[in-house]
Amino acid sequence: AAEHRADVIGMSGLLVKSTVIMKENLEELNQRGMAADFPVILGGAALTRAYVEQDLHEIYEGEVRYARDAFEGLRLMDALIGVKRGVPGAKLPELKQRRVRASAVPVEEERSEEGHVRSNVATDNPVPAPPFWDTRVIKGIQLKEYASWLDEGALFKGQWGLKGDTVESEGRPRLRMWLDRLRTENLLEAAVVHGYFPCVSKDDDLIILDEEGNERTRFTFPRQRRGRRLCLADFFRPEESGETDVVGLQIVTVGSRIGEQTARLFEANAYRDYLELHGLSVQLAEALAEYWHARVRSELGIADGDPSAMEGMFRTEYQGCRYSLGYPACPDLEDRAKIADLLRPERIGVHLSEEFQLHPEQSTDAIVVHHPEASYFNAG
Ligand code: B12
Repeated sequence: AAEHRADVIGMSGLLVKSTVIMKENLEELNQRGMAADFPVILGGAALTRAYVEQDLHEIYEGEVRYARDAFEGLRLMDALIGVKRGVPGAKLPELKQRRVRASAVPVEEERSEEGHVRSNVATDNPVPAPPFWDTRVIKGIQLKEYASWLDEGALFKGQWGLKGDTVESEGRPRLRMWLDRLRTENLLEAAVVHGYFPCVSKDDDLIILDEEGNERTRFTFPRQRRGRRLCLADFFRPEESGETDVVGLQIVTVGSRIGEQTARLFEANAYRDYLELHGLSVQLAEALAEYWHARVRSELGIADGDPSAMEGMFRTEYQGCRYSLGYPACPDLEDRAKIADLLRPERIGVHLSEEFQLHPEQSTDAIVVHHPEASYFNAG
């Protein structure tokens, strides 16, 4: 920033971990006495306005603001540059005050509920028989197999930023063009590694067993402290029952060629193409994961309740649930190493980095749960 004499520093945080790095960066700017020179704008899925405008604002000796989207980023840039150039009337927007959260639950009650007290999730649901144990690798999955699983709403609105009429007039033709190009330029290399593992639960832990029934690895999940007191482990037979359950694990990828192509577009300053292709590539990874999850349901014989329309699928109106590590029911990204150990995704060209990110980027892992009561919940 100093070298290019930047007016403002912007940082983007998709992962919770990046929010910690941002804080370190701000402290570093303080230490080097550079805070006054560099106002900072922060954005990204992992951040909240309160974290930036209260917590980080408290430690940073310069200006720091949160941008919900790129447009708020532009408005902040206008204001910051206005102030810097002394434009009359230019000023930064007020910082948002954190609302004090009124808690209906008295502290006493919360404390007395600490511990491993299990939720009321049923333990007498049928345990399906998997078609095989351990892992399988599937390569060369064709786009036409999983293209219908593409969540167009998430693509057009979430990734491409389209609104209202532009979805039909711009989005659809561009999507057709890109899907054609993906095929003709052979940019996708969809592959999956998945497996079925015997398991039991114990308190907040999911224990994966080996063939002899001994512990192979163990995940510990957070438990809600109030309400139903759900914990992901509750969706599996407790060890005390003497029965064994089954858990599915999967890692999917659309390969590295598409990432190389988006990088080339970025290098060439072809930003619109870059944004569109990158957005499409990540949604295709998500589509492949959902498609595979449906395959797993049918392999387990629990697909009877699947909704007939895709909209119902996107609303997860089927039996069971696909939990990706890093999401609120299983927030610990370090557990990704255990999944990688069990599935050995190197076999499909996927590697887990030291920061627990899968490479190529367009890859995602999941714990697949068959229990009828399993759905997304927040254990934070
Ligand atoms: C699409 C998506 C994916 C895609 C692609 C991810 C990618 N690399 O782009 C796929 C399916 C591959 C994926 C995978 C994973 N994901 Co994901 N994913 C998402 C999702 C749903 C949307 C992200 C997105 O692309 N948004 C669209 C872009 C355009 O929006 P944006 O990044 O928010 O940026 C906008 C604004 O925030 C703002 N902005 C952002 N930065 C900045 C900076 C400045 C300066 C300014 C001004 C503005 C600004 O402007 C942008 C445009 O408006 C988010 C949840 C969410 N709703 O955001 C989770 C999310 C990011 N994923 C998450 C997780 C956990 C994962 C996985 C680890 C899951 C797993 N176990 O496999 C993997 C990791 C992948 C890997 N390679 O290892 C978590 C991360 C939280 C955490 N624990 O750290 C999130 C937050 C979901 C959640 N609620 O928990 N994911």
